[in-house]
Amino acid sequence: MDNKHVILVGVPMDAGKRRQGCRMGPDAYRVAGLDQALANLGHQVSDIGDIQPDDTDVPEDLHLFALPQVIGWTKALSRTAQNTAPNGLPIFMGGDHALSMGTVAGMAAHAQQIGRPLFVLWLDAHSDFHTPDSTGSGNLHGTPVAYFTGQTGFDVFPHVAAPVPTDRVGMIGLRSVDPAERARLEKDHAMLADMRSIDEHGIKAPLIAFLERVRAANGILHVSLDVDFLDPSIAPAVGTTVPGGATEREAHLVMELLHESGLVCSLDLVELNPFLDERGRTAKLMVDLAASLLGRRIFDRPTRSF
Ligand code: Z70
Ligand code: MN
Ligand code: MN
Ligand code: MN
Repeated sequence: MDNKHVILVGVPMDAGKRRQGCRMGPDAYRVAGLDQALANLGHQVSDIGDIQPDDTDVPEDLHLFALPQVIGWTKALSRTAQNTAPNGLPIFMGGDHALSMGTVAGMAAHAQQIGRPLFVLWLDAHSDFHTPDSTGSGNLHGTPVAYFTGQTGFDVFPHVAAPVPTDRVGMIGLRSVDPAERARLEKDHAMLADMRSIDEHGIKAPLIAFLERVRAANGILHVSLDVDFLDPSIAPAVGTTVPGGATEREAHLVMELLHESGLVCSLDLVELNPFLDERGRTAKLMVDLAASLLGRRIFDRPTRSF
């Protein structure tokens, strides 16, 4: 079995949207036993603790919630991704999905350093493909994919040195996409597997097709897992619940196929709001999914009682 150095990075970030609580995510993952679950698989696990945003002098923006803070986090996270990736597999324990602006920008810079293309798998009900101009809510957790693919409108943000071409992004689980995002997605050819197509064709086919493209390009793969990828009946601890999400079995299958691919270089766990959880069940499910991604086999899944 291939043992990895897994580097846990706490990102107590709540700046990506108005509803607060995701800042408690990193400690919820620690209490739910993420480090031990991965160590039990034979991996070396380091927890570098919680990081903090850089200071910035960017002014507040009337339309965008907590813009200066998001920019400060993006700088800190991009640097942290670039510093950790050469030493292991970073897991970014969020925190809301705006954290992926920094993690993906940093992983893309790392990929450029080692001369391999970065691909991104976005497991989410939402495409998060707004720009600061097109977002209606002003919540920047709805914009990371537009940022790291190099769309225009992010002039006040840190320059993205190595934008990820949109055709290297795969999205699985989509079921809530705003019109401006849809127009951009139809023009830019991300690989899209919405819940309708998953119902019709299953979740394995689009994932395998995407992984084949990563392998053919000698790429490495960053995975960004939003809690709302999952159905809210099994993962209630999220501010934006969208019915009709992935089942526990679909989600584990995705993680197991990702493990078998050997292509994953980094992982975001985002949008967990422990304030909304029920006896820790969402945090524990996310830990179990991370364990499947890192090689836990089906017979070793824990029996749960709440
Ligand atoms: C909507 C917006 C969003 C996550 C909600 C929702 C975006 N498209 N993303 N929850 N993770 O406000 O832009
Ligand atoms: Mn999201
Ligand atoms: Mn989402
Ligand atoms: Mn039994």
